[in-house]
Amino acid sequence: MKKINFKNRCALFVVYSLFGFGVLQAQNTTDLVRTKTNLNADWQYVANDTKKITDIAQIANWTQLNLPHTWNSEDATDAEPGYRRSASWYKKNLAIPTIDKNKVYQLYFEGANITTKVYVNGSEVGEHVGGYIGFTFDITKFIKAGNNEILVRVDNSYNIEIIPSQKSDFFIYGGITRDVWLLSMAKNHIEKIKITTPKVAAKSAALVVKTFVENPQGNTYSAQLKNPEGKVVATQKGMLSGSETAIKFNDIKNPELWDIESPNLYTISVSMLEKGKIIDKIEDKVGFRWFEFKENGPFYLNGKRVLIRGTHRHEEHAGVGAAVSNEQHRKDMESIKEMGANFVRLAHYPQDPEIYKACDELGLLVWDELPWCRGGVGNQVWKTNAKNLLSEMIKQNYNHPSIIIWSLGNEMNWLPDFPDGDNTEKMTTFLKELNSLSHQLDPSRKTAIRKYEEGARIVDVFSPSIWSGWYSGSYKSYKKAVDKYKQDYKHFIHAEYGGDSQVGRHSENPITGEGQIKVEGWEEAIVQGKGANIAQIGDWSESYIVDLFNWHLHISENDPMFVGNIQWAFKDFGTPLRPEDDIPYMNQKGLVDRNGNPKDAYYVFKSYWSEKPFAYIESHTWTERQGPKDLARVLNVFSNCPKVEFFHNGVSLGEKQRDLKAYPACGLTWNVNFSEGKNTFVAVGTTKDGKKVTDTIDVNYRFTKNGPAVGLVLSSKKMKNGNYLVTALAVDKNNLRCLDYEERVYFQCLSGGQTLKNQGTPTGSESIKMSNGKAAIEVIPDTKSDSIEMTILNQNFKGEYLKFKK
Ligand code: GCB
Repeated sequence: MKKINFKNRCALFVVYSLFGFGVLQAQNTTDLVRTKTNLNADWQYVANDTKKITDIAQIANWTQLNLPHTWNSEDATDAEPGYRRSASWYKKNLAIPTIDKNKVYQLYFEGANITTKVYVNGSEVGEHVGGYIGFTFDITKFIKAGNNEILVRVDNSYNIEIIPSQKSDFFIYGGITRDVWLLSMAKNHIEKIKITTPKVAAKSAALVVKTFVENPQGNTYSAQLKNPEGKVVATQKGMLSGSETAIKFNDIKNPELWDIESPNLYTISVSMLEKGKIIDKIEDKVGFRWFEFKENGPFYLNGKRVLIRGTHRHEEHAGVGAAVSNEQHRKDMESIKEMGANFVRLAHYPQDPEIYKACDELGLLVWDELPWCRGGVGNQVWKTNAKNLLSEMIKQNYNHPSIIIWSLGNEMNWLPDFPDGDNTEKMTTFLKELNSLSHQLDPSRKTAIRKYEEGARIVDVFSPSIWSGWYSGSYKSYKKAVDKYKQDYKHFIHAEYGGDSQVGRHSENPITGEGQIKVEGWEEAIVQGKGANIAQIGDWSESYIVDLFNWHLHISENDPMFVGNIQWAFKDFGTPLRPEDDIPYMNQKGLVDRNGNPKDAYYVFKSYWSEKPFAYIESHTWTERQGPKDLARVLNVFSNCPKVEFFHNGVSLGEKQRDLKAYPACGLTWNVNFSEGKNTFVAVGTTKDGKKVTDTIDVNYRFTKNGPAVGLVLSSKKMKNGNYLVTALAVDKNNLRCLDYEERVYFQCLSGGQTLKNQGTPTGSESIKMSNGKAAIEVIPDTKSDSIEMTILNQNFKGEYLKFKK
């Protein structure tokens, strides 16, 4: 094994030293031979870009905080253009009561964006270039018993030599955005274990555990494999040879396979012994599974056809940016699984270790992605950085059975950062290098890219760009696109489809699958598009997005030869490229808002994909509607029950059988003649075994169309969390809510509290476009005053004020 010079950049060291920690969780662990101590608590922070550690010694104005942390958690999404792209320093006192001379001590960062330099007791111990991936520094020779000062300089300055490109549609949050750990282990220890399953079949599987020890000195090993129930099913003992020992289990009988329904995980542990005494031990999980992308489709997992039902995940959440807690990481993945997805593309970069662990445990197949997102090919330094990141990603995440694809990039040639960076020859040459590197590091998985057509035949699996009904055409052209690409590409998968939607915005007549707006007579046509680019001309209603997704699923779920598709994106996320969106700086293509609350579209997916019985009437956020008297409206129920009965004001409108082949809502649609005033709807689903699930909504309906908006009206309501929800309605001269009013409004809290702003959520932004004449914001009361004063205005309305008692 290569000797590491820790003074130098640590990319190489990182990948070797991180293996084998996959099984350790975000909590302190200790056994006789290794310890892993979480260092997230009690850091000091200062936003100062000096490079000199001597300057830092003079600084007095440190702020106390815990990790994970980003300095862009709010400034990315605030009203001011831009976000802080600079360096900051973090400081921590690391108390080590006694130092064991027979041990090594390492600092393990799960990830920091985007260049990180670490100092211990005034000496530089290493630098890591690139975000989104872990790195480790050996600090043994820098520490002493007692207090040790750790200083970390993290820098997310604009730097075109490090992927991803600035032109990517997401923020590059600066900071130590993931957990930090102190590791200690014997001087002579196992560097990593690398798990491969060269043969897996229903009757028997083989497992090879490559064990890397720098200096085996005649040590022996003892390896133990436990089945998912914790029973030891195989053991191996032997001599550790050279730096790499292949520990083989050749015939594991009737392996309990890892798959999307039963993600069975075995546990492998490898102990290293000196004269019969254990001096080191590593544990990790093993999943036995095999997969295949058949030529021109479909996809097989463990010999069975599986339709890939995927979504995308960005590492992001309201209020915290990329500094997401482990609980939240886990919640995201659970929510994706609950929707019924079986696949997740980690867009557009490797993610927190908690994510891979969750995918292994929940049974979600993973497309892991190198952050080569947009920006073309760069100079030599850029190339070295990109290659380092690819090998770090593969080496660190290698043991996770959920991963099946290493993606080398996304729309990489677009918007080059370097002159001639999109040159096809340069692009394909570099892509080929990455592709071989990936295969060399891991021959067992597939490589992939999205959109860069010229590279389609270089990688194993390719996704072209198809945005039917959003960036082009109408959603009903989706099948044509799928059928064409199934022929064009040997291994075709479709990543990214969808569109933006603003929570609570609904349309009686959304643009149709043919790209047209239906004209009923008296309603205003919001847009008269020909369906060329709905992203620009559309109304961003939930109604349209429900139809669009419904159609996509109608196609994919009924195509036995299709590999499958991956919806864009699971959660709304922040981006510097969209300052003028309905919620500023938000890409609103999420199935859930930036807080994780489902939009209507979430239930469309759930109705096709999930097993757990439910019924959802479209829509719980569409409770005010209008239309001409006696004009029937179609109401959809999204449900996975084989039968659903629908009631209007206590009267049954009939029971319907769910039919996968029918569109929309698998035939669970009813024509309804609304009554004026309150209408109560109940959907009762009957499950396969006769159980009932129900859903209820109340809708206020009127036969009078609102006139033009003449003002805004504010009201307030106390929330369960103690905050107040201040709601604004646009009204006409008869005080009717203007359901067609979608202008931007601006909230402000004048006294008595603070608005919950910069969250990128429907109730957490001071600037927001109205949904059917409504917008709201949460207000956090202060403790001093007994009332709160709010205002709202926009260019049409010069200010509405509300003062209310707490
Ligand atoms: C894409 C990109 C993704 C964007 C998305 C969008 O094609 O790959 O990064 O965020 O479209 O929302 O436009």
